[in-house]
This record gives sequence, C-alpha cells and structure tokens, in this order.
Amino acid sequence: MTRLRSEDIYAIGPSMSDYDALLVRKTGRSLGKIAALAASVALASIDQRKCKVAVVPLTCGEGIIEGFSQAVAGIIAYLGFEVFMTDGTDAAGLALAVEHGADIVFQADEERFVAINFANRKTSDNSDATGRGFATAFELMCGSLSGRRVLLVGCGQVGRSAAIKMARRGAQLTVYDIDHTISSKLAEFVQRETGCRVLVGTNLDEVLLKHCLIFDASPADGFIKGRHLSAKTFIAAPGIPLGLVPGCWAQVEERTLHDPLQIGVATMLYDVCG
Ligand code: PYL
Repeated sequence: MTRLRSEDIYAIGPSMSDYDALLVRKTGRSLGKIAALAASVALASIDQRKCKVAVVPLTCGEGIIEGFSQAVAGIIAYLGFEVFMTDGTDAAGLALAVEHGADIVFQADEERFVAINFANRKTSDNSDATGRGFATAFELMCGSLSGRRVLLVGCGQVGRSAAIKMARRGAQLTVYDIDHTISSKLAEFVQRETGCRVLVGTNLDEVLLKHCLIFDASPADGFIKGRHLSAKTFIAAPGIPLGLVPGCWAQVEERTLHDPLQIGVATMLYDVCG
C-alpha cells in the first residue's frame, strides 16, 4: 500500500461534486450507488441518523498525513452523512469520538485503514473495500465483465479483493505480479474461492499487449505505455501512483477510473452502515 501524500488528497473534499459527475459519465452510476453495490446494500436500507461518523487521526508510524482525515471526512459528508474529525488524535481521539456520539470511526495507521461501527460491530478494511469498489465501477464502465478477458496487475490486498469480485462477475482473469509466487498463489486462491480458472502471466509487456481490460492494482508507475493501448482499452487504477504513463492519459481518460481514496472510503462506509 503506497503511503498517500498531502498533494494527492488536498483537493478531494472541494471537488467531490465534479468527481461524482465524472463517475456518472464513465459508469452511469454515482459514487454512492457504486459503493452500495460494492457493499451489497440497498441505499434505502441505510438510516443515516444512526451512522454518525468520526475520523480519528493517528500519529503512529510515519505520523499524520496533512489533509488525510479532512479528505476522508469530505467524502463521507458528500454522501450525506454526519461526520466530524476529532480534535484529539490516537486514544484521546477515539475517546472523543465516542463521547461526541459517533456510531462509526474511521482511522488509519501505516498497515491498515479501517472503519468500525460500534453499534452493529461491523468493520471494513480499505484495501478490501477499494478492490470491490473499483471492480464494481469497472464492470459498470465496461458494460459487463462476463466472458471478458481481464488483466490484473498487482496481486496484493487490493488486487486480491478485485480478483474475487471480477471472477464472480464472470471475468476471465489473467493475473500478473512482479513476484510470480504471489500471482500464482492468488490464482490458486481465486480458483478455490470462485471455481473460476485464472491464468498467470509472467511477461508484463506480453500480457499488456494481449488485454484491453486492465485492472492496475500495482504500486508501480509508468508501465502501461502507448503501445499497450487501443480504442478498446478500459483501465481501473485504484490508488497512487497511476500505472499509465502520463503522456497517454488523454488517450484513455474517458475509459479510466482512478482515485486515491474516494471509491474505497465510500465502499467502507456502506460496508459498515448496511
Ligand atoms: C489509506 C491509504 C490508501 C493508500 N495508502 C494508504 C496510506 O496512505 N496509509 C497511511 C495512512 C496514514 C494516516 C495517518 C493519519 O493522518 O491519521 N496515520
């Protein structure tokens, strides 16, 4: 999981409306609808009055990312939920969250970013939620994944979650990781969990040339190049950095889903509210 920087996230809160309009244009659905689908919950079933959210900054590890808690709160507020960022951090922040009536807490250290609902004891992990959320949005953007050949690059926690979701939606998956042991293990896991056959790619350039539907769950940047792209290319790229070389962004922008936090946080929220 690549650690976000302030410059990656400072504009998220103020630009949520524009970002949502972009999502609707590319997928036909809003952020809230995508997240509810990914969390398998009906929007109508959620009582927002029972979902007051606190975002608690944590100083552990490399410390607080300036703007991180504010960005998370901005996404949650945009979705219509009551949310506040605690004045205190760490244990003090958690206590303040409960004392000020929060039902749900969002907090992130260097290893995990989680949402916890104290009332229904539901939890959600950002990597898992991000994989499911982007796989859901990717299917909407592509029209369908059933019978479609999809390349997954990056077999970590986000890739694993996305692979399961896409396999269950009928995608014919090829998985690639720079560590071929990891990609082989993910293929075995997905086949065991879903009964779907998964191919393992060993040559990145070769598999990129052979696939139009690319799910970039890799922490690498600049490996998707112009020669890998066509008018039929669709890309889902959760998180930072983007695997697409900057000069090619304009060529696939309308068929690319990419954000540092929005879809993952929205899916976490509906995971624990549902
Ligand atoms: C959760 C993000 C998604 C991608 N990378 C993950 C990351 O940057 N993790 C570190 C988050 C640290 C937050 C810090 C704070 O401001 O509370 N502890």
